[in-house]
Amino acid sequence: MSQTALFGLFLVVLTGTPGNIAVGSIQETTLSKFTRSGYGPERLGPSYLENSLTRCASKCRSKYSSQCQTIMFNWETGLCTPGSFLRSDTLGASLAPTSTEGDLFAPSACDRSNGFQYVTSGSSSACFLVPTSKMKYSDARNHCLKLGAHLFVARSMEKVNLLPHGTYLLGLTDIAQENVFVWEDNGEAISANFRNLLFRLSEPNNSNNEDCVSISTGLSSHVANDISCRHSNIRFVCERPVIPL
Ligand SMILES: [Ca+2]
Ligand SMILES: [Ca+2]
Repeated sequence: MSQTALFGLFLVVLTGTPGNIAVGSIQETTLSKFTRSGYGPERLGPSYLENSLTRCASKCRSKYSSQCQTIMFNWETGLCTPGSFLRSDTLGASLAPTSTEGDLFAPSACDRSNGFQYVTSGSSSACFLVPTSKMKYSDARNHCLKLGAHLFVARSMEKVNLLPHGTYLLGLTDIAQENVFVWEDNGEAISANFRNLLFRLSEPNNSNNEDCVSISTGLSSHVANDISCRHSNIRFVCERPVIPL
């Protein structure tokens, strides 16, 4: 079977209802083999042996539902390792898989289950859901994790402005180290330039120990403020990774 056909099969697996996986109709070019740089896949559970990439993906999806966002498949040994892009303490993720565990595959399209949408503008795009509820940071984070997502991450104003008009909790905190703000999706610190562009003047000020960040959409700069992570009267956005082809 060609790799393209395999990609198509994997899309069906990834977008199908868990437990009711169809592998009949095929849409192509929706899954990409990619290198590890820039993404932080984490093991969802123990590896298992399968005789095809399709079966590897199918089992991952049926066992882990939308948490299954990547698979590693070793074509020679049939070793299949289920993975997620998320860095989560709550999902049992442990060691990052190594390259000896095979090639890494992930969808290049937005997984629209649970009402997620794909929005693109200029060179920016994102796959996200804007829940109607308001929650404090830890609850919002867990809410997103259960959907196979992380709190919205935006490394450009263009991406901030993909969101509908409003004020939202961002996937950016300085919980681990005061005044070092890191992104939710990969734990990397925000760049100095973007930090200056993103935050309002005189923010972040850590007033009464503020370690979370809110953003307001619709402006070209200076839209962020550090707020208390216990602040519960704020909306948030869950984002699923989209891997470019
Ligand atoms: Ca702080
Ligand atoms: Ca503040």
